[in-house]
Amino acid sequence: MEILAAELYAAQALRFGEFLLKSGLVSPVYVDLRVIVSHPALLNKVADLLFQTAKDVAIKYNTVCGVPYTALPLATIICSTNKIPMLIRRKEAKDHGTKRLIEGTINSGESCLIIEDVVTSGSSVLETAEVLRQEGLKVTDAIVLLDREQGGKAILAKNGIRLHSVCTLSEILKILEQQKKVTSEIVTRVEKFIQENTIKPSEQNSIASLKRVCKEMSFAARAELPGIHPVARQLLRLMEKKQSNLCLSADVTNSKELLQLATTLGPSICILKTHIDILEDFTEKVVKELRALADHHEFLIFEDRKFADIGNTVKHQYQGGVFKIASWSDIVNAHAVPGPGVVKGLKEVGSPLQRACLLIGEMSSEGSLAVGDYTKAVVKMAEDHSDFVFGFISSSRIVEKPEFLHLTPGVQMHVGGDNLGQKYLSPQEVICKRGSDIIIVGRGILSASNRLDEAEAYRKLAWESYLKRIDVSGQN
Ligand code: 5BU
Repeated sequence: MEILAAELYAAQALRFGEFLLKSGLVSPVYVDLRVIVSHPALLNKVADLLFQTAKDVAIKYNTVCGVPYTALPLATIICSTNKIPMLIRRKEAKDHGTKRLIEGTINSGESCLIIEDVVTSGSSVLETAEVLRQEGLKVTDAIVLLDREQGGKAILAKNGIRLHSVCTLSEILKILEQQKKVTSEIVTRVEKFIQENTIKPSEQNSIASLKRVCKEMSFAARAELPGIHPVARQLLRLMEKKQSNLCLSADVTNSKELLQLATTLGPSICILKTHIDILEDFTEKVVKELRALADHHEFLIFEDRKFADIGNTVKHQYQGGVFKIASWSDIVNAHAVPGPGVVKGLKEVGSPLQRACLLIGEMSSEGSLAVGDYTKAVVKMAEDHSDFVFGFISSSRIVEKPEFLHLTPGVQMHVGGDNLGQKYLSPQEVICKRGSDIIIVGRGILSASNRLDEAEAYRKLAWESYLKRIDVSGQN
């Protein structure tokens, strides 16, 4: 074990210092076992240790499957050396409906041993186990090189999987301390971090929530991130102040009703979303009054215009025409379909007015084409234009960057849909499990007999879900 620890350290599979995690947290340790593929002797040794561990605990299995990607070469070495049939799990198949999820010969009823390099919450092992189980295979055991001891073992046990580890992070730490490679101060810091970021098994643990094993940043903390877009900062601050992550989709066709909604529901919401072109009696006075109400009740206005043309055209659509959207709406949104020109065009008009934009990463409607690689390309476009784009419309969190906000439409307390393709998820599902920040609710509130009471019910549900989410380690 001493030699293994020293070799992992020398290969930089374990590093100590300050590492910014995707969640925005700073971790004192970074484990990256991918690097061992560049050290063939170490790679062989790790594969052998994994195999021996399975032998020591006398597991009976017919096939071996490595969790993609790091454990794939390890599983390959184990299977090739010991003449065991292997299975490969595909990671990308979900986006291309017809592809198989598992490659190799599947004999239903046989048992498959899972191999993994490092386990934190157990979410990756669980994902692979679920796919194997769907194919009729038995999955009862998993072997891991390094257990970070952040709750993965208990969560896997709850899901019928025994986790056997070659070593744990605390064992490795002790050895490295003895070898004088790390100081006792670092050891204490890592132990504290692990303690504070351990996830406990609970009925509600979804794979998505398990993936976010570290405590997340609060809206208040995100508002203060250096370099965050000023509109995102303003929004996050007012959300925290009003304890609201509710956006009202004010889809009414009469301006009196629109202003009435803004007056009554203003204190409960963080954003009022409009479709200004559905108003039958639009005048410039209406948006002026709406603007005054927004400033008074401290909510932002979001014109859901979904721009989707070449840069030069959207510039005119945003600035001029009948609606002069840029003059009164804090936020607009755009489809990424035309390419980055759409964002550039909008930015020319919006940036000088301190406006900001959301990109549509996913849609709530049945059969939407905004999925998979398209969604990934939207994220890239947002990252390239983060001086104007501050987040996404999406059904779940599509990027782990706390400076981006996620807003989700298609929300109602009663899940289901309408007869024109809209699909509804609950506020708890959207905020807690899918990791979005703001719920967008239209008919869920508009069709209630008391709209204020209903809006308050949605606000409370969404806010409580957010509080629960940021206290992940308290999920018990
Ligand atoms: P509903 O009444 O809560 O279903 O209204 C949802 C609103 O959100 C409505 O204004 C839509 O135009 C808008 N929306 C959506 O439902 N789904 C999407 O993917 C996008 C916008 Br983008």
